[in-house]
Amino acid sequence: MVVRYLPKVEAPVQFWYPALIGMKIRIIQGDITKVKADAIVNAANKTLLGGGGVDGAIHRAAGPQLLQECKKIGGCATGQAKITSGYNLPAKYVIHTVGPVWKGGNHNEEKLLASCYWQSLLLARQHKLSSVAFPAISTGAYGFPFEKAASVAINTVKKFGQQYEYPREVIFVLFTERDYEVYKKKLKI
Ligand code: AR6
Repeated sequence: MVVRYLPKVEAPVQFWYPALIGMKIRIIQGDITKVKADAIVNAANKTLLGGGGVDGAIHRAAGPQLLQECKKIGGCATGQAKITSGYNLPAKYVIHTVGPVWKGGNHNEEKLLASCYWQSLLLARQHKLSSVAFPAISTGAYGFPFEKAASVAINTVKKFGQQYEYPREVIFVLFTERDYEVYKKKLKI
């Protein structure tokens, strides 16, 4: 009789929801400050004290109370995210995240950008938010090549949707028609 002792292999425990169950991904072209989602994401800078681009538009539309709350937070590191109320915005919350400045691609830019999406989604999940709208983080003043940034955004959101039930809907808000077409192609819509 041959007895074979097989080493016992402990499979790592993973909880997977079937691919993208519950999570819908939508794209719209327009101004994110008009979007009525539970949260909109702000492409902020490390001070969280406002700036140009989408950051300026969000602060203008939310009103001065947003800046008051941001002042109390004391900043945010690149790749991280912080949540505030949305004040005069149609969205209940603003999730502020700080994208990386593009420095040629060898400075961890893709990982940091992925982290922006992941950390923002984690905050949304912690607050049990159903819908979150993202602008194309880092693709304006911070100079991240648009196509590359779009792939990072889409892949990160999909990966999150495969693991977690909340948020149930992610809306990518693209400012220009050209940007909208890039997302449309990548999402095969
Ligand atoms: N709605 C949706 N998307 C917008 C809007 C809007 N109202 N306005 C601009 N975009 P940017 P960044 C798009 O420069 O590259 C700020 O000064 C825009 O077309 O807003 O992460 C901050 O304070 C682009 O695709 O953010 C930081 O200092 C995308 O939003 C710095 O800029 C991001 O462009 C952050 O730079």
